[in-house]
Amino acid sequence: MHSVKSSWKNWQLLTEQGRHIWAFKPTSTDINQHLQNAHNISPQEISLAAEDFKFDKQVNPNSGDKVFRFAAFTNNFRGFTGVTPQTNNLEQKKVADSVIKGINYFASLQSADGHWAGDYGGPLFLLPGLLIASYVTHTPFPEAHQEMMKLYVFNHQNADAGWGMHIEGESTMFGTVMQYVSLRLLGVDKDEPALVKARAWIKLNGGATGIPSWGKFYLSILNLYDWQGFNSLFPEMWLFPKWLPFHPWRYWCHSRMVYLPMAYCYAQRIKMPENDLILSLRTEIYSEDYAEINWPQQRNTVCDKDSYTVLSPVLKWMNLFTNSYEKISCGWLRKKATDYILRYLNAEDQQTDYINIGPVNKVINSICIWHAYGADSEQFKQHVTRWFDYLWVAEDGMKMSGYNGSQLWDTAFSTRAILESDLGQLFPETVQKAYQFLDHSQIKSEHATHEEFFRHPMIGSWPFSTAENGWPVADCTAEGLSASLAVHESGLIKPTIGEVRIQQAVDIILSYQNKDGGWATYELSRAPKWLEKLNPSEVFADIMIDYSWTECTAACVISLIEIQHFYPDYKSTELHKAISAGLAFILKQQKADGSWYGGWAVCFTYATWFAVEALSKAKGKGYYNDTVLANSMQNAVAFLVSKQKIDGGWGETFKSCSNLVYTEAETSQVVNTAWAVLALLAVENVDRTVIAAGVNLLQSRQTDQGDWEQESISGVFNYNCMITYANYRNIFPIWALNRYYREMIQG
Ligand code: LAN
Repeated sequence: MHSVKSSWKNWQLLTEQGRHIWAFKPTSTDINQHLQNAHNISPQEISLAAEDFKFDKQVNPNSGDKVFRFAAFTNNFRGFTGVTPQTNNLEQKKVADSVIKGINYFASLQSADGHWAGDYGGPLFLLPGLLIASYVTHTPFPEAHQEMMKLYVFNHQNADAGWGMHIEGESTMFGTVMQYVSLRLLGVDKDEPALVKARAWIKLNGGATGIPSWGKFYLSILNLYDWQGFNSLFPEMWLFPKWLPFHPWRYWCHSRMVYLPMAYCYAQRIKMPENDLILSLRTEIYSEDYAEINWPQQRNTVCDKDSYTVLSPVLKWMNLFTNSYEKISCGWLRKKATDYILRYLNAEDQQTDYINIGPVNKVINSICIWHAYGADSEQFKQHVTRWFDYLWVAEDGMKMSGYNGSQLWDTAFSTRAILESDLGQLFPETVQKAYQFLDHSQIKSEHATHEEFFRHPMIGSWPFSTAENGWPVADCTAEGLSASLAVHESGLIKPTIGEVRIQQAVDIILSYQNKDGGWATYELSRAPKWLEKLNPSEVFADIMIDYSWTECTAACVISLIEIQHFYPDYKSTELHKAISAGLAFILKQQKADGSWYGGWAVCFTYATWFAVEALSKAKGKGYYNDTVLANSMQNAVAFLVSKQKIDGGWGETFKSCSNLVYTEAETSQVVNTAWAVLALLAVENVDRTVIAAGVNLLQSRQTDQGDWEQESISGVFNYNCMITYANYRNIFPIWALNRYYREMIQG
């Protein structure tokens, strides 16, 4: 396996029904006990860790989840003892062997509760937020954690001394200032050579006044930026009548849940008291004298290296109004608004058991709750306990995950990949455990406050991570459903997810369909597209409303088609209509070159696989005109064939996502190759040599143990920020090879 470093072994992942806690030298596997008694780190252990967690970003900025995988593999790996299929066909045998080897390795990574854990890092602006929360609330992380966080931040410094918004990104002001400040908060001296160079980068690029608005926000909390240089968040907008098309209840839930606590902090102008470090930092990150900065003039200043979406003139006009309103803002109205916001924050905390919807509101809610109720309050303590759910250790140090994990999503995909052919029957225990996790994670009740706080109904849905996080997602529900059906069909378990719960899942999926025929992420599209004009973030696109996406739509369509197969009588007319409209949406999204753009992974190969999968499942079943479906698929095949590399694989870089054009990676990537192969195998009459070359590439990259090396980053959100899906390098090659095998034996 990998060469293992001794201090990696000091870190252990504790799991419980999908919950992840990384513990330093734990004496028990009980999460709660560990959280109360974290171990101290010795000076020798600190210097050893600095050696053992050295990571060369120049080789590959993506870590390979080696710390977790080493431990899981060592503890769980068993040589395969099942009976492999007997055949004289050498080609078949070779494919079966790599599928079995792949699953057998991957099964060793499965947690006892049935889910697959994995690195979900990537964005670099998350950990700084958490460190700022920890600093302003005087709630330091244990020293062992702090040391690992430092290593992570140092490891991801770019060659030009700056940091990107994500691990593969070029340096930006947002990335650089946030990491710089983080290192200082972690106690690193300003004369440390890496910091001296970073400071030069910051000043050369205009200084921290050009940090985008989310950075301005965090710096203001630290008293490193003046709130006057921040466009008003107009907290009173929460008191608007709900029918207004721009009432914030209509925002995409992630924007809503981030701008909500931000508005609280803004209304209260929360800022920590000055201290020596803050005073020093004010001289370190600005090109000009802090006292001389004209703050109101900085509200829209953004460094060129950061600017991705330009603020619309409409928003600028609105800001003129809301910024002026701050001068006359009326006390009782502001209080009414902040009281409302605080109630909403409490509801979100309770609904998610303090995990919150994601890593950003997790941090900002913590600050608000601390401000409102104090460090000794029960609420704040609950928040702090959950900070640890977002941390992850890999060979590049300790990072903050993009969510509290991708547990359900990875488990659903893994299950389907394993069960793609009869070879899955060789892994009954793995499938049983995965099924238990699927069963556990389906959401079974509604919160008392769900309507009051604009939540989409959720009984029967599946979340992206864990049941406790409890935010339902349309396509996660579809994947959870498809995976459950696949397990039921396998006959490997006695179903515990009964008919009623299956039907609840179907109902939820139906309830999620938008008027345009497509499916969005967590909720219906609640406002017209023009609301995007109010996007105040300079670094993300399409964040204001929940849009229909090709992948989400395809996942939902696929699961509904499967339901029609298993439960032909359940709401068949309604399902038929929903599927047809979904197909029409997918067809409309296809580009002239035959591809589809992917919003949630890199990129065209991903969405093209999803779309082709849905169209191929629909073909011949009367949902749509079959000739149209066939033509669309042929165009998709032509697209994929045109992008095949000389070695038989496919490879895209993250630039495909941010530039919206297919951007070929220098080398083939197993994840992209697997998506392409899966898509090609779903279509009839594709040139077999094209597929065989792709399969060959996947096999040639498989390690002796059955793993694949970590290559480039696979996930994305909001076009411009990339996110790691560590398990994709196993799930999709296994799935593609397994599908190839199934096809071979079917002849
Ligand atoms: C995710 C992760 C999963 C992803 C899929 C299910 C893959 C997708 O098909 C639908 C959208 C969804 C649920 C999704 C939305 C945006 C998320 C939550 C993330 C990419 C994980 C992190 C990201 C979140 C917005 C990060 C915080 C940053 C902000 C801009 C608030």
